[in-house]
Amino acid sequence: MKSMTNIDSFGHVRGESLFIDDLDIKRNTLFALVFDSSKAHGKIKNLDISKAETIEGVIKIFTYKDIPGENQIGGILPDEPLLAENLVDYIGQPIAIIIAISEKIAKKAKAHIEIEIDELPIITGAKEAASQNQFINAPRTIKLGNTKKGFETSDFIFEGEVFTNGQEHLYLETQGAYAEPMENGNIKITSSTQGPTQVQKGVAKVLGIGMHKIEVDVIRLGGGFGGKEDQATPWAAMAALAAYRLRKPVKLILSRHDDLRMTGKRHPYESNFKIGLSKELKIMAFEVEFFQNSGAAADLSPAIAERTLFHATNSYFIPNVKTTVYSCKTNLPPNTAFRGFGGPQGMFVMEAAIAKVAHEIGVTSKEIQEINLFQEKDKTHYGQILTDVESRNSWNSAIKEFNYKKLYKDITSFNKKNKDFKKGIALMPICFGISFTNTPMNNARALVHVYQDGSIGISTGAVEMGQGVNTKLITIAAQSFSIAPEKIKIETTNTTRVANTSPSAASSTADLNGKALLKACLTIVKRLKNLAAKELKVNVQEISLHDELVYVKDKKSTLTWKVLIEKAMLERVALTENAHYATPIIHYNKTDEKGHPFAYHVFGTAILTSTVDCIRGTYTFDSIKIVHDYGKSMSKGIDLGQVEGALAQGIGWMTMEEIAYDKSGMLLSNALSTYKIPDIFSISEDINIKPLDTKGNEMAILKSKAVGEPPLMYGIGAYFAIQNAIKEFNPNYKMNFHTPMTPEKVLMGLYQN
Ligand code: LUZ
Ligand code: MOS
Repeated sequence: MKSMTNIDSFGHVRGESLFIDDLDIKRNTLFALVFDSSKAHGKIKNLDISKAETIEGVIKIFTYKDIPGENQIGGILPDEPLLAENLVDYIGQPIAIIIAISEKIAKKAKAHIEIEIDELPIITGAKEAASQNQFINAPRTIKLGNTKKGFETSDFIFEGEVFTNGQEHLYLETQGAYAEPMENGNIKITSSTQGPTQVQKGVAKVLGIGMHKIEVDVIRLGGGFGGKEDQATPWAAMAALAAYRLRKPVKLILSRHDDLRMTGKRHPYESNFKIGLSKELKIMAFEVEFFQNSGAAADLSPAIAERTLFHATNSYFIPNVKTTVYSCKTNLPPNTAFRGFGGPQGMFVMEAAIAKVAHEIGVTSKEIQEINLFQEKDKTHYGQILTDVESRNSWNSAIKEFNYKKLYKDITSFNKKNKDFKKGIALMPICFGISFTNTPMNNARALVHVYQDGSIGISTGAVEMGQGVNTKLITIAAQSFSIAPEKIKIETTNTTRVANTSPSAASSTADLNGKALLKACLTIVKRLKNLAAKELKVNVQEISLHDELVYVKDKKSTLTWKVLIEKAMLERVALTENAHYATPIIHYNKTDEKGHPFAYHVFGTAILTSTVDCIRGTYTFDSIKIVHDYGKSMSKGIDLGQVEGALAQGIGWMTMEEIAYDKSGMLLSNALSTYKIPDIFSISEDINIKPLDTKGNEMAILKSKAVGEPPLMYGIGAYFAIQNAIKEFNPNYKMNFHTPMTPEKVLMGLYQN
């Protein structure tokens, strides 16, 4: 089957696609604005909303006292109030919600709220928090073998420290929700969330009513990247609270500045590693401690920490491993899911350790990487025995297809000839586990209606956020029924049609929802085939559906899809089906920290080359060449777009996106003038992404592997490509691992002595 183009392309380009802010709002809609903390830590001594409430057009100002249910929105741990009570823990923490007849009036009112806060000591760093015993939960360790013995048998042992900075999601559409009161105290919420059920559950708790009274509808998101997995909930809860109490529709959309200040980001990590190798460059032992900067509340931090541990050895088999993570409580907004979900932070440390060893003993990182790559049936430190391993396959293909030898030779000769410009090259292999690490979350449902004219409506738990999942779902249904994609509609994601959904996350949305959809479609197909066999008086095994026609033994019959559906109506055959899918095989035991958490892994290898301007400290990427394991891609254009987008986002994280908070916990990178994300000129003019030819994986939908997150980690190679160029210029450069590698840092590295 030919790959479909993204069904949203035309709507997006013409500006016709609907986002929350595009919806025609109801008469009497009110507008909400959040009043947040201006201090990173302190006791609220006095909050005076009286002046603000008297301003004309202000309807009401809500505080925690107005919450009828629980003032609690923590997803994993109940440690996060929706609205601050007596304590504030970060700048940007919501304290009150102003409801007015216009946003303008709400803004005016905000300036009239008076607050006195008795300040308390502020912690902004992860290790700083750890030194004061400020943790979100208990630390966690996953190990394999015996690292002590591993180091004893090592010929080279090195230690180092690593810092990876956070990352702003910068979804195009900021957080927001529209809440409408319905009959009998019911509420309908249109939300920009990756997790409609998370919103439904959170709102029910805050309002103190049953989940059945809350309907959450999601049309699509202008990007999520993890930032709306858990952190879409508070804004929906605030809009719902006001709508519920005032019996009026309420719209709450964060301005970009408010969004940047109030929401969490990718977790910054501070880490320590110790690595030991044999003379043959086999990694014998690896110990790593991760200090995760969780922010002021747990949010998804424990789950993210878990994935960091799972990915701590990246694509390498190491017989003796000890990985520990500390989720550290700081006075920053709670950090949250971000494409890769802790995996990138873990993998960066592994690559840094290899780069350090390579530098110290005078070999290339490539030599170390190559020897230690995963092989078939290797057992990871978390107990999973790896199968269908494509590490060496993708590595070797990249080296061969892109002529690594020549690239390397050209760079070496360039560096000999040039003084003010130096080039660097880096290889970046990836191995990313597919499934929610939390096994119970790996399930989904689909509801399929075949209408009596033969057209089809599909509901699943999948949220379209630009990743193209709706196009994939149509592909699956069109293929199952063998009908034209134009006959199929993907409905909004709605909690009354598909309930108890996991968020669209973990790169698993198409796999989980697609498998449920496939199951539902095939059940209906089976019924239709039985009916066709009866009508045509043949054996059901002889029936197949092709291009909207019924075939008998590979020959066209007179029965068309349209007529078959008409007959099904007359015969009272069920044309609706609801199916449930739960990933088989996976399991994990948190007590012994062993199991089989992932359905499968995604592999690939990138080769990145950079040129550093050694006078200015600026850099460009000459080329980025990737061999990526798509399995058997069902949507080639969409999947390529995901690899390109993730690559750009990964390079942004590694090189230019610099989150900065000052000592008072204030976000300095609070606008697009102080926070630079990659643009089309930042990546490379020479990007070449080739598919790895494999047989695909049965656990992936139609053998088309998950693609959302894994390619972000190709971007890690950007750091090392630049670092290798710096090393060429400055023999005194001291290996340092502190992202992002901004031009300032490059310059300091170039002239370090
Ligand atoms: N979300 C989650 C995720 O709840 N669990 C995961 O394992 C995960 N992995 C990647 C991205 N989001
Ligand atoms: Mo995510 S980091 O919401 O897959």
